[in-house]
Amino acid sequence: MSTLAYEQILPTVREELQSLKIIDIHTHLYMPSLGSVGLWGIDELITYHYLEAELFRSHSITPEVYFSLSKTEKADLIWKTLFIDNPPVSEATRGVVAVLQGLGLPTAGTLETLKDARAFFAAQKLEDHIGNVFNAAGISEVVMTNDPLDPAEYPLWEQGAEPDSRFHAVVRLDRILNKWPEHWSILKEKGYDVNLEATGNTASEVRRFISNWCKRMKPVYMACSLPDTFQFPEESTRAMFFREAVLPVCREFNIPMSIMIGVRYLVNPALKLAGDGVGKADLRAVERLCLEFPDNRFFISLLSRENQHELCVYARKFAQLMPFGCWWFLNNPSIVEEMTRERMEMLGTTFIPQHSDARVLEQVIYKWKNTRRTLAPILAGTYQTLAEDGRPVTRADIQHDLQKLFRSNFTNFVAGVK
Ligand code: FIX
Ligand code: ZN
Repeated sequence: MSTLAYEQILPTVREELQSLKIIDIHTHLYMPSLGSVGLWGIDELITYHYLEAELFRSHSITPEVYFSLSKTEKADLIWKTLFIDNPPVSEATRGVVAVLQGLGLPTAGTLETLKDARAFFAAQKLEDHIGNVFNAAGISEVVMTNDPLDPAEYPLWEQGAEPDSRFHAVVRLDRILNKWPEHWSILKEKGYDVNLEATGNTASEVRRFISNWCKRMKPVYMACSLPDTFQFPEESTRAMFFREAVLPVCREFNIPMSIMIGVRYLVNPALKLAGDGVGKADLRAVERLCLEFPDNRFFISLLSRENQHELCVYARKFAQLMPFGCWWFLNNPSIVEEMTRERMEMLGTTFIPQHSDARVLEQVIYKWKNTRRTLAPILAGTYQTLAEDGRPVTRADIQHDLQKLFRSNFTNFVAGVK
C-alpha cells in the first residue's frame, strides 16, 4: 500500500475514523429485555444529570422544587432555559442538538423543535431505533453497567432477561464495595451467610454471590467506582472483599476488574445524580493492587485531570493495567486532547481512548461524534510527526491502530490475550 503524503494524513484519519465501528466499553445503556431501566428519547436526553446541574446555574428554581416536577415539566424547563433562552454552547447542551441533527430532526431553539422531537420519539419502535442509533453513532456494541443489587434490575435477570449480542454485561459492585452496611441484608435474605461486620463466612459468601452473578450475567468484566480517598491495602471491608472475593472471582472467570477512582459522592446531595464531584486519588493504591495481584487485569479510569499523567507512568510499569476513557468531567475536548496526546506519547496505542458513559441511548450519537472530531487531529498529528522523523505512514497503518484503539485492545484485554 502506498505511503501517504503529509497533507493526506488528516483526511485519511478522518475517513477511517468515520467508517470504523467502535466498541463502547462503558455505558449505562441496557439491553431491551431490561425494560424501563434503559433510558431513551428526548425528555430523557434533556433531563440528563449533566444538564440538570447546568439548569441550576441559569434558573432560580431550587433543586427541591425541580425534582418535584414531572419528567415532561423538567424537560420543558430545561429546554426553555438552556436551549431557547440561551444558545446551547456547553458540551452537554450542544450534545442534544447534535443528536437531533444526527436523527435528521429540527434543531432550532424553539418550542416547535421540542414538539417535533417528542412526536418523532413517540413513533419509534425501540428494537429498530437501537439499530438506527448505533448506526448513526458508528458503534457495533456497548458494554452495560449491571447492578445485581439494584431492585429495579436484578429481578429481571432472575426472571431470565433475554440477552442481546449488541449489549455486553458487566457485574457492577459499588453497593457491595462502597455501601456494605446498606446492602448486606439483601444477600442475607437471599440465603448468603453474611453479616454487617463482614465476619465469619461473609467473605466466602460474597465470593459465592459474585460468582453466581457471573454465571448468570456472563460479564465481560466486573466494575466499581471508588472515592478519591480509596486506599489499598487498608483495614476495611472493601479491601477484604477485593482480596478474598472480587479479584479471586475475576481470576476464576478470567475477566478484568474495572476500577474507576476519584469520585467525591454527593458533594451537593440536593442535586441527586448531578451532585457528585471529583478529587485527586492516591495511585499508590493501584500500584499495590498490581503488585499484590499480578494475575489480575485492571481497566482503570480516573476522574481527576491531575491523575492522568501518573496513570500513564503506572501503565508503563504494569502491563496488567489498561487505561480507558476520558471519564465524566474529563469528557471535554480541551482535556481529551491533552489526555490522548500524553497517552499516545507514553503508551503508543496500548490504551482505550474513550467510552461514552451514555445514560440515554441517543447520547452515543453526540459522544462518538465529539470523540471522532476531537481525536482525528491528535492522531493525525502523531502520524505526521512520525512521517517527518522518517517513517512513512500508510492507510493500513492507520487502520491497524484504530482497530486496536477502539476494538481489539478491549476484546483482547477482556479475553486475557496480548
Ligand atoms: O460510576 C459511573 O459509572 C459514573 O460514570 C456515573 O456514576 C456518572 O453519573 C456518569 O454517568 C458520568 O458520566
Ligand atoms: Zn459510568
